[in-house]
Amino acid sequence: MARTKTNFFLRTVRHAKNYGGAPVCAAINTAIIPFGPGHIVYLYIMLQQQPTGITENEPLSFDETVRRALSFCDTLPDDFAPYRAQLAELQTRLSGGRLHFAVLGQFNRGKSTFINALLGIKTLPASVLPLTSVPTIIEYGAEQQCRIRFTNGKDDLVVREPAELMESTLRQYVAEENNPKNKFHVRDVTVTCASDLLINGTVLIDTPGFGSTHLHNTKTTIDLLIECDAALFLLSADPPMTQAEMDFLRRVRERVPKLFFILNKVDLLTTSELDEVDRFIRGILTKELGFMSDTQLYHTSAIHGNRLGSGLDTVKKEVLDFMLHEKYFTLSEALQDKYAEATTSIKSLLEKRLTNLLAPLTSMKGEINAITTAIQSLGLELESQIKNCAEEKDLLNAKINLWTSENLESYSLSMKKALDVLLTDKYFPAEAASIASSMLPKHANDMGAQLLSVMLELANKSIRAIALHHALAFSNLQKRYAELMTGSNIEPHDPEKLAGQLEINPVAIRKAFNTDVEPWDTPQPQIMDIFRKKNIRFDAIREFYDPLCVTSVLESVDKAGTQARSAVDAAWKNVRTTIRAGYQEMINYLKMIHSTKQDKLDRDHAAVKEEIRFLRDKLKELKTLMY
Ligand SMILES: Nc1nc2c(ncn2[C@@H]2O[C@H](COP(=O)(O)OP(=O)(O)OP(=O)(O)O)[C@@H](O)[C@H]2O)c(=O)[nH]1
Ligand SMILES: [Mg+2]
Repeated sequence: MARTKTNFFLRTVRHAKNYGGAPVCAAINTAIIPFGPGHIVYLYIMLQQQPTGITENEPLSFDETVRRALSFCDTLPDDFAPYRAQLAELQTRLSGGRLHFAVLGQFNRGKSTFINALLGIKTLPASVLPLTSVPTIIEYGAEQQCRIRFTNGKDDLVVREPAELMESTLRQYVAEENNPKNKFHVRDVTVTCASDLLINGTVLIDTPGFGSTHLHNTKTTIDLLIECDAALFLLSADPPMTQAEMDFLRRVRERVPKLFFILNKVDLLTTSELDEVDRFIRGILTKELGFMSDTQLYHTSAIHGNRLGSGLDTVKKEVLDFMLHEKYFTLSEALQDKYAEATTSIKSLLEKRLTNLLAPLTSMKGEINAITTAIQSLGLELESQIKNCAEEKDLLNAKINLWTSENLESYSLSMKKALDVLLTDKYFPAEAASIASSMLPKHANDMGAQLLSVMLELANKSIRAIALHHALAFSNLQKRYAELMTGSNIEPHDPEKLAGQLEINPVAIRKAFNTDVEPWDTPQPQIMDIFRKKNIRFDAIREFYDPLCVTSVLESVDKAGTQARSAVDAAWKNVRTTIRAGYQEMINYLKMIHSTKQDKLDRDHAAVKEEIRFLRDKLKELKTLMY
């Protein structure tokens, strides 16, 4: 527990003030010893200045804090009731000075015999076999009696006298041999007696011994440690210290603020053996377990009752001394630890409830944020895809321009060649002119068609590759956002199929160059006359047809270029439209989901808003009550 020693000291002193009288002065005296003279002066001033209580600016006293914590618990729901009960028990113990003084030890060390001897009673059963299996509480009562309470609804069993009957009744219910694994459903056993050790609320607890073959007894005692404020730890010489005892002591040290060590059954040892055992045990306590070097180890022989020489008198004196000087200090420290545990548990439960309420909202918020981000990145991705398309289109058009200009010259040559061949073959100009008029335009047309066909193939290949790339990117996006689009009926795209839909349709476009080409007009009669003059006719004919050839090739190539570009344009438009439509479909769907989820989040948040505020307020309030 992270508390400053000074705060703790002050709280304890204040708490002690509530009890008044000699024990308080003794408690104060004992408490100030570790703090030196400066603290004595401070304490004196403090007590002088505030004889009746604490001002608002002072830190709260422990009992006031517990009282406030109880009122705080009253404002909490029913499932906090167990913690309220813990705090109420704490308050009862605090106001009644009910110190839980346990007698701990390995089985058969003589715990029950020791308590009998310490209190001068014969009530608690003892045996050479592992015996006590149910913790027995011994508290102050003018008359001796024992009360057994059950968990199965059975009436309490109360025995008042004689002592033998009490012992045999207890033996029946708290002894492992008669009540194995608590088959009689004993809740607890309380014994009362009028010992001065028990005045002022102190209770002794006879605990089941640990380390026997009855493992459940060990567990019972470990569970009980949380309830213990101080303890008498019994050891004996047979053997002097076991591994189980060392392990158990480590736990005890963590939980129990005040410990007395008793070496019992010293009657079984010679003086020199006792010295040896004493040294051995002290060595382990200090060197192995880290207890202070001045730790007392009292020697007792409980079997001899409280007769002179049994050592019980010294222990009793020490215990009484402790009650007088340190009890409230120890009780306060122990209860503050328990208070801290209870309030920490309340805090955890409040936090858990808050987390349970917030978790679905947080996760829904996360989903909504993811959708917002997805919508934004889809928009950006779409823009970049479209930009990419435009660049790809420009690139392809540039290629078409290149292809057309590259072919222009060879096509012109091809036309010239065709004309040459024609003129070589034909003798009659009229025939040559007629054939040239019909054949040359067809030749130009064929070449244009051929060029277009080649260009479309190349463009198509390129578009298809790029369309496939886009379609793949798109289908990956769909996969990435599939989780966000749960329940959507958007079909996941097959990239191959999509790319197939986006290609140019060459067959349709190729029809632009039809096979029935209009022939050129045959030359005018005057021109035909020129042709007829044999010596000049070839030159004349060539001169006449050359420009037509050039124009027709230009036209044809131009037409092929135009057709190819418009086919590319159409294809890109298709690609763009398809991409945009796909993205838009996803974006729209995500927007719809976004608004549905946002509505739900708003509704859900409104439904738990009050509870969240309540829990947050309670956590804040609790913070002021925590040590
Ligand atoms: N010689 C000797 N025997 C003792 C002494 N104290 C107790 N015994 C005996 O040791 C045995 C065990 O005593 P218990 O009082 O039952 O021991 P316990 O620690 O309560 O045992 P569990 O309840 O089983 O854990 C009994 O036979 C006692 O008579 C002692 O001082 N000297
Ligand atoms: Mg016992």
